[in-house]
Amino acid sequence: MRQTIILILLTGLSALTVNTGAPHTARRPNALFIAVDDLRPDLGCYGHPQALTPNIDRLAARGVRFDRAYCQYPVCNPSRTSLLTGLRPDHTGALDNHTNFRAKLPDVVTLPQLFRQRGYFAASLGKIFHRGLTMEDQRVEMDDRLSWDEARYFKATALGNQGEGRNLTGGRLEWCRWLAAEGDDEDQPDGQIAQAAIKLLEQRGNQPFFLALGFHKPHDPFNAPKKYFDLYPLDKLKLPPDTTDRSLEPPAALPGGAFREAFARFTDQERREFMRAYYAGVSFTDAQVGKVLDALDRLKLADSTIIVFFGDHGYHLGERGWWNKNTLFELSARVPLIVAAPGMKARGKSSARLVELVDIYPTLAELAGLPAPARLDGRSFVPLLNAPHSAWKRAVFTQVQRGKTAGRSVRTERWRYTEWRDERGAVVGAELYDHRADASEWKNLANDARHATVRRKLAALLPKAAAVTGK
Ligand SMILES: [Ca+2]
Repeated sequence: MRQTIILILLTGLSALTVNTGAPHTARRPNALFIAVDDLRPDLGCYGHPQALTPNIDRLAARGVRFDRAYCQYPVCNPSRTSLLTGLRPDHTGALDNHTNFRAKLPDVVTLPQLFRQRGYFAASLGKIFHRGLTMEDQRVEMDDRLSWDEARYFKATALGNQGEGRNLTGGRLEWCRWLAAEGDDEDQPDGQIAQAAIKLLEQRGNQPFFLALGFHKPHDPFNAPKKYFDLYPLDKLKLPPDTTDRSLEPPAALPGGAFREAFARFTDQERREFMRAYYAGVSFTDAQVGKVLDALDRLKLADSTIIVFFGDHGYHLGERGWWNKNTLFELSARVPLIVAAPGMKARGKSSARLVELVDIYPTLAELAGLPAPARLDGRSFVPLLNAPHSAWKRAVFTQVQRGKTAGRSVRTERWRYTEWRDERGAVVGAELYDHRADASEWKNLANDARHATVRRKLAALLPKAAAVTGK
């Protein structure tokens, strides 16, 4: 009888974690934090017709899939720094891949650090904070020792660096290469991450854990075991529609230089190879996620573990002639985001409300019942895990810096408005897209007189966003 009562009490407390934050006396949920590098929402669960992602799809069936989730900066380090500190890029000062946020914010408490301070075992496997251009890059300047009890990085084996492949630009762009590698998953860093994660879960002690897995694929260079390339026959891949007429696009909208020149030389064969290599990376990472989910189930941890899964920013696969990130178009700003948490009500549902990666910090803190720092720029979206259609944010924000030109973009449920300003603050370009009629952002309406009022209203949101972020 006594046992029965205790069980009911625990169940009650577990349900409370979603609504009010868990009391510290309750069993605290673990957190599994899965970051995927450069992953756009080309996943089966997002309705993509070609990507094969059965494991991420089954994660979506356990959680809420966010259909309008946006990064704050579509480049690795600024995006990750923002979401891991809970601050927008203007606050972190990290607007490139070389700035460590501790220079400006030595005392900021990062998300894993918060868990660590509250008695969690915090581990990072792979790329969570930004770390050089490849997984083999051993520079440590971006690492953050305060955040982790354990941080590990992985390298491909000699076998994993062999196989069939080539550079798609004749060597002009060093990163733009693929390799259908020999060996198996564990010959690649991402396979080793899954292996290490499972070992860590099996050997965990009584401490609750914050386990962060930073999968590197589908980031370039596009190396993955050959079997994942074989999932995507070249002749079956659909190329993006021709985008040669971009006359309404401001010059700053795409980064220029060597990248564009090299992409302009791509043949259809090379475009298909690029797509195959990207999707091979997506399916490779999907398989690693599956192994970790299986281990959670086997170890009976699934019901006591919060899972957050996301891409650090989006990616263009040839749309607008661009094969990369670092734009303020929907393709680069929008990310996949799936959250599954103990006690949540909306399992297997999707939410079309606007959320941002900067919201992950307060969301995870609330789910674990941890007191969030006073200064966070995001808002916990825990209510959407129970009622995914509730009224929510009116607008979300993404920014980039191109030399002295600053781009800021605001997204509402219907519109995207982007402004480019020079160092004197003068507007040097503007873009307005109506997502109700033009989800691919083909037609820039910024200078269309019929939409002047909409433009003015959206432009007014940008200074407000800047004020929130300290400028
Ligand atoms: Ca990235």
